[in-house]
Amino acid sequence: DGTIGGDLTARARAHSNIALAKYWGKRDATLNVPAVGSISITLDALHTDTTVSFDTGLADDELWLDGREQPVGKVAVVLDLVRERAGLDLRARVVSENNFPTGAGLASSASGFAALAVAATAAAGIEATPRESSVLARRGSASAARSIFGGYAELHAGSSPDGSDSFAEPLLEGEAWPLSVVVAITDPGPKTVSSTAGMQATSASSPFYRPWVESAPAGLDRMRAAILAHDLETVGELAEHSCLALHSIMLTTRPALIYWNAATVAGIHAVRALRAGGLPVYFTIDAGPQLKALCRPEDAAAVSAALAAIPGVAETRTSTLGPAARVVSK
Ligand code: 2P0
Repeated sequence: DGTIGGDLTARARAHSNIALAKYWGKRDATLNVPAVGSISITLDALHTDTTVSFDTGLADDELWLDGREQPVGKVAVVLDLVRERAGLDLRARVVSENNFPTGAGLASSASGFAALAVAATAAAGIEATPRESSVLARRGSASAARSIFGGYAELHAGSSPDGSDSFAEPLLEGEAWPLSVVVAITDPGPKTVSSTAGMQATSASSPFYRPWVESAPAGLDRMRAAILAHDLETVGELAEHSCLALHSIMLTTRPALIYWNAATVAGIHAVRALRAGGLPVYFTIDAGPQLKALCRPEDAAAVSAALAAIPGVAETRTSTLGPAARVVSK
């Protein structure tokens, strides 16, 4: 197929993740270093499959997402870093498929850039530790640094000027404490304001952005401890608070970032009603209108039924915790 030096193609799969302690805002926009750390769970049911082929026949990098050609954007940043490390001067074709709606607050950039980092590294024939892959994925999208790992993962904000200490690492294996997430899809369309643009606006204009950054380390300490203690009530309470603090700085951005719709708000109340009835379930919401409910696997069917009954909820998807990003063929 026109490649030299062997077959420079590899395919990788990475799963989406949902932050329980949220990230929003950057310490360094160029290196894409987050201003705060974050803690997430990787989701088995939502994944991206990405094939990278470095090819002598290409004049430019190409990105194909769910069958359609797209602007290469930050994909080129990741490819350039891989080319630099591998001493490679070939353009690449990137073919990526999501098994869920893209760009709708379901963290397609997390699974997408994690799959890209792993596939591009393998295609170029170089070795990378999971930590190096996490730093590489972060250059595409900060949340992608977390999708390099399965189960529970923490992304460090770090403090070094070059961003080398801003990587994710595993906190706990998913098998050690299985949880489920029920995603209520209230609008499968793409969001109108990207996360990158949204957080730039928030850091520039929300009066609560500084307090958000300053309170993050204490929240991370508490979340980490609660996860290691397998304490769902505390994890859930902290996750809801982190979500609502995130949306507080979004709502007080100028112009305001209002990602919720009526069904999102109905979902919040439904989760609280289930909890008042004795079911341990907790909500979280990202930069989009979908609601994610965290619960024990044995309660997922009841949570899914309650959320699916809300007018405006188009579909629910239930997921257990997923594995790390990996090469699936080379
Ligand atoms: C998170 N989100 O921690 C937060 C909560 C959405 C809300 O990380 O600019 O796609 O590419 O680094 O990682 C979404 O932001 O943004 C995100 P960039 P990213 O999951």
